[in-house]
Amino acid sequence: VKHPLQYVWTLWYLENDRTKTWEDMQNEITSFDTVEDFWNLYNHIKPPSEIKMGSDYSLFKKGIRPMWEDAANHNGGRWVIGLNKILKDDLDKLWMDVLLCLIGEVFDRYDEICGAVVNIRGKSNKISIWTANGDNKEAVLEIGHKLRDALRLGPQNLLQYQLHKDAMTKQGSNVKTTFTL
Ligand code: M7G
Repeated sequence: VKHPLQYVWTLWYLENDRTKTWEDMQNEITSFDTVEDFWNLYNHIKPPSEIKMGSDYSLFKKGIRPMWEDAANHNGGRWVIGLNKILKDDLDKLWMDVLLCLIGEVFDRYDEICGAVVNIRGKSNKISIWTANGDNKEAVLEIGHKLRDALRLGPQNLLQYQLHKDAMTKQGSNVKTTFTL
């Protein structure tokens, strides 16, 4: 028998393409709801360090699109993990650990978790964990603290929480930070 997960998860892949809108660059790959199907998928796809510059992987609860516009994300935000000058193997390991946090039993507030994204952008690679309500301070901070512990983040990895509504309306490249851990 396979080992069931608490939620059904969907993997998305964004491939940069100037002829498409941002939303149309998102491709839904597949969904899974058991530990075995997670590993089967994980072992069949390239790690983030080997996908094209400008692309993203996203893992979200099934039914939530990996975009601000989805009703489940609209009032939410994301914990962005600072990754300056991360080595390829460390990036891949960190993304795997983030995926295991999502599907595993790490947080108290899985109801507030929407998904996670890795953006492949060369020197500004990013991993972020998206949550549903930016004004639920208690849940946001619980998730942030658990991430810091579970991912064994060091002082070089700043954790910053940004509201999607601030990212959507950003002027220039800096998004306002709501919480820092
Ligand atoms: P990014 O890919 O999140 O980060 O955002 P980057 O700046 O490190 O590349 C780049 C751009 O993609 C944004 O300025 C938006 O134009 C677009 N974009 C990103 N996200 C997460 C969304 C989204 O959820 N919805 C829409 N419509 N556009 C987005």
